[in-house]
Amino acid sequence: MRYIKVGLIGYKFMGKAHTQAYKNTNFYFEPQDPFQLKVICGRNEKSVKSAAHTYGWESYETDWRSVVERNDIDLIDIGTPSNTHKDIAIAAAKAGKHVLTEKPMALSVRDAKEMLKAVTDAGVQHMVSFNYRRIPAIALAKRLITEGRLGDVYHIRAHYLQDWLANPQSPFAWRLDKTIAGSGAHGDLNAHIVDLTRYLIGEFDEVVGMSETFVKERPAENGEGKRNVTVDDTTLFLARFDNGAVGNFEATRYATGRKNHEYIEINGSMGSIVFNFERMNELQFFSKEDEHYLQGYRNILVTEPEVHEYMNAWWPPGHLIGYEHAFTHQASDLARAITQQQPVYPNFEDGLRCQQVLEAVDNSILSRTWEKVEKSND
Ligand code: SOE
Repeated sequence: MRYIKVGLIGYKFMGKAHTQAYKNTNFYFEPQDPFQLKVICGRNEKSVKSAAHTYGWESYETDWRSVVERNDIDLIDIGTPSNTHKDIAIAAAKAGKHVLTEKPMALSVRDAKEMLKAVTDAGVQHMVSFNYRRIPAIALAKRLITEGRLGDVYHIRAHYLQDWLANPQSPFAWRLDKTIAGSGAHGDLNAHIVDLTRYLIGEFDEVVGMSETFVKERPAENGEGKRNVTVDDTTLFLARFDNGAVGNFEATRYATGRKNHEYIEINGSMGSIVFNFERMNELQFFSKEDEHYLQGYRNILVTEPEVHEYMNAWWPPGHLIGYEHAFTHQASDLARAITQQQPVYPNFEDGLRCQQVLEAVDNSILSRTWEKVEKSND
């Protein structure tokens, strides 16, 4: 397998998460690691130089344009805030590079459409980092649904709860600035459960939502004065799906005591499943096909290679994995797609569909009524 030479834009949390993924794919691709960590990019030279050294990147740049222009790069990985995704992705595609971007894909549906057009026109690989799709328990959920074990789906109940803003004195951060982040809990957290729901049961038809910003100003990062919070602290919405199911969704950063509580429950005519990220190696499954007197939720420890082939690398089955593995699996799937010239999902079309759901919710908050979810690519 030939090396895929990576240029990573961004070196903070997602930069680190993606770096460790590229460094660990050799676990699944013995004897040759598919990735070469060529260049990492950030605006602060001192910090990005130190990140390059600490994480093992060959070189660093301080302007993403220089990375995109380099002819020794195959893949541009965008791990920066949402307001930068569009320009970097389009320039990367035009330069013939494959593109992986963090979520949410864009600030708007219009931007997401431009990005999809650019990668499609260029014929490069494109992927959005909805990393939770790569968890084995989610693979099992998908398989049970595809096999018809849930029957007709009636309900989706999903929430993504964190509490890192519950203290009103926590300082301002870029995630609270709409011009940079696009939105708050909605784009950051609802984006994940919208993607998982689309993956598991299909397309959204219409939505109605509400949002709140509980703390409207916070101490500035530099300790001088206050800064206005311009994003939602929480966004909740109801949804109808093309297949007739109904759902409720909630994202918040104020659920005191909930750290990274990403939860999805699906109820069908034949059975139900429950996934809770805080127990990410497990899937709960209830089946009406069990003997009546034995019926009850069973807790499945999902570590079998039969469900997720990368679990083959951990022997014997039963070794548990963590948050970081979702990124390693994602990078491994991307490497396969690039080297075997096969499509990879979730791609920019999935990113656009997610954006269309998020934007329909935003529209419904403004109109205070149900809004249809648009599904066109142009
Ligand atoms: C912060 O809310 C964050 O890092 C998100 O941006 C990630 O997408 C999520 O997986 C964990 O929390």
